[in-house]
Amino acid sequence: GRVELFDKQAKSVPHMGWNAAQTVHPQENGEAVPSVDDDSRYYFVHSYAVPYTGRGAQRGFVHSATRYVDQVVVSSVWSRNVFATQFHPEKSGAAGLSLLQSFIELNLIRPSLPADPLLRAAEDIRSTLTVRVIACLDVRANDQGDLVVTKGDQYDVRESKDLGGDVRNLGKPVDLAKRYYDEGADEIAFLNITSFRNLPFRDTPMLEVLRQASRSIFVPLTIGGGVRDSVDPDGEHVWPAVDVAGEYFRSGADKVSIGSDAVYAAERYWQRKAGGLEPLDRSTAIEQIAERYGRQAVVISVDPRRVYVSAPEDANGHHVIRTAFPGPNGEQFCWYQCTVKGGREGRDTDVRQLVTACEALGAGEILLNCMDKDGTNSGYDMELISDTKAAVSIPVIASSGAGKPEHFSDVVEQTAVEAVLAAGIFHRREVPIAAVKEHMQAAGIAVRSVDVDNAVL
Ligand code: 1PR
Repeated sequence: GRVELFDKQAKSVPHMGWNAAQTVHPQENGEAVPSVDDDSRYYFVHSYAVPYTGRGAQRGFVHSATRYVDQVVVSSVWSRNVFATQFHPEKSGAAGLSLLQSFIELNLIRPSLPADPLLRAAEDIRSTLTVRVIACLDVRANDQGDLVVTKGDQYDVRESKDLGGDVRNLGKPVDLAKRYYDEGADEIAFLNITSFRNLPFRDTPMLEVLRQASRSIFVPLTIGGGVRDSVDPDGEHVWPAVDVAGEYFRSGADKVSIGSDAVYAAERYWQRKAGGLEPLDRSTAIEQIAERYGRQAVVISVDPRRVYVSAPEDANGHHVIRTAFPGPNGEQFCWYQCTVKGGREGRDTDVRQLVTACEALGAGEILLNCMDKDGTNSGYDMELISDTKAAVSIPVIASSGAGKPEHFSDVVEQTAVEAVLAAGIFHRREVPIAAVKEHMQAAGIAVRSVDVDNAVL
């Protein structure tokens, strides 16, 4: 076969998310076949694939095929005692686990096929990619030193002074993550929100959270916080970001998200470009991690806030949008300023500059937060999200502001994001993940059905 890069004209690349794998030999049914079920969804994350033709040599080994918008690709192969998948059964919830179980328990030697089998035509492979629903857990140590899930209002995670001013405690990271897995989250993100203070390498409780979570949670895990080059407190050891990421991957993460360091990398990228230098020189964490682990493993977490201006010329050359929600002095325009260190410091970089540079540097996905919307329950910032989605061809996750199921369907319909994320409403049990998915489905948006078996397996 021939492996090809996906064409990104009509869709985002990588192909990232839950899609079906449709078996292509209609006559091959019964007990001793790998348990690939046409109605289940499996987790895919890849930029390259073998195009499915259903003809020629493919007839001897293709087991299932998958459509990604305008392209149909081989999603599993089976020949004699070799079975291999393009998707990740180990990250595909109950459906993936039953596939692995069938592989272990059944005697899966593929019998000889008829000389000229008729395979399902590529046109008959349906479009089945779902929109991912992601639960996000902001994690930090509270004042007693325990690692807790917390949640900010516009990034302020402390209770008001009259309530004691403590860090809000919404539960234990692994317990909460497991609950979300059981309830049908398609992905889970942990953000280590104070790691800019500590060396994440030394942050063994956070690594332990990942280790424990990945033992019982079989959907992709993203971890963010502190992915940057770091120096040991003794000042002697420099830990390259790619090693910090490696430690996270070895502890069970599938992707790392980069916040502050991505802003510095983007600034460097544009400075080099302006100076006539080659902007890609393998010096940034994004480039190094993407090169070693693949671009799908690098998520950029963006923490922007609105800066209102009366006229586009007042924005110091930044990418400006006309907003339907004017500023405090009636300003009709705004730009989105990137921040670092958990929103504590604003930079002279806008979101458009950040995401386009990061895509060029090798990032595989954008997690788009919004400080103005975080924790407000007032819905996503549609203007920010559609503007950003239009600027990149990698997947975008909408984040910040979800307050009710309609917010999720609205953002998908209006911006075509690949994934939706929420934190507060899930932590406070205001809206269950199942209710979000039911609502999206009723609105005609494809979602992975909530797998109640997850809890049992
Ligand atoms: O800069 O690479 O060390 O990464 C730090 C990471 O920690 C960044 O990804 C940054 O977004 C995150 N972070 C830092 N401080 C905070 C904070 O809240 N004080 N959390 C923080 C960001 C935003 C989202 C939240 C959504 C949805 N929190 O994670 O989950 O806004 O919330 P909602 O549904 O309740 O509205 P680095």
